[in-house]
Amino acid sequence: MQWILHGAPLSPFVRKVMYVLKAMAAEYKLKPESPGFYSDDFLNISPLGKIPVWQEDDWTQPDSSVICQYLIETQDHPGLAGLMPTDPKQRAQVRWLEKYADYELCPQLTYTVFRQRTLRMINGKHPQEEVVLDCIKNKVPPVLDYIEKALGPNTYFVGDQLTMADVAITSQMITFMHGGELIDANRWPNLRRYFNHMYQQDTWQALIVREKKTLDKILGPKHYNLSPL
Ligand SMILES: N[C@@H](CCC(=O)N[C@@H](CS)C(=O)NCC(=O)O)C(=O)O
Repeated sequence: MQWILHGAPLSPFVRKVMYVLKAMAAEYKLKPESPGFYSDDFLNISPLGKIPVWQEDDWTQPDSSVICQYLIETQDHPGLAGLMPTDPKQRAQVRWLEKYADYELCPQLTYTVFRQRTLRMINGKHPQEEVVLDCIKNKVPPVLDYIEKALGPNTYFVGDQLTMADVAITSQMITFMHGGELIDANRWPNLRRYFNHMYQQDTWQALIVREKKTLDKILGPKHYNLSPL
């Protein structure tokens, strides 16, 4: 059976799936698909026209959360242990925070800051800096305030090990960094400490190094190439 991940590694949703695949040292093929440049048949397997889509032979499945959950449920790999806790209340909290990352952090950190500062540049357009600055001033603080409080002094968002909540939230923070912004350590000290820790973790590092190489290749000196350390 051949495993194929359709998508682009710079997408925070594709990155979530790539994290899970890396955590279980899976062999798979990455089939490049980027919004706006889809191959002719991609829309047949992506009903909403979004990446990622997962494929096993002729079976396909869209949506990062659904794909990650499917892999966790079907692959009995120690690297996935704990990504979805066994305690029902912790599972509920993990799902909530994953949803919060995908639907509340993403519009600000990715769809606004990263899209303006990086994707527009890749497409040969200038960022609308006033849109970015308004987002950073008015829209980013409330969402980061919420997760700063949810994290508190803890190492991980739920329980004492890395879960899908951390995968989803960190993935958005990485895209924010690629968009030229780091979490302000004075205003959100817990989140910055957390991101510094996640950034150094092997699985994230492997993904980030590859992404930075891609950005270097596409954007050259216009690539922000930030590090939280
Ligand atoms: N809920 C979806 C969201 C996926 C998503 O929004 N992907 C973006 C790329 S970061 C996309 O494909 N956007 C294309 C579009 O909305 O037209 C998931 O978790 O997979």
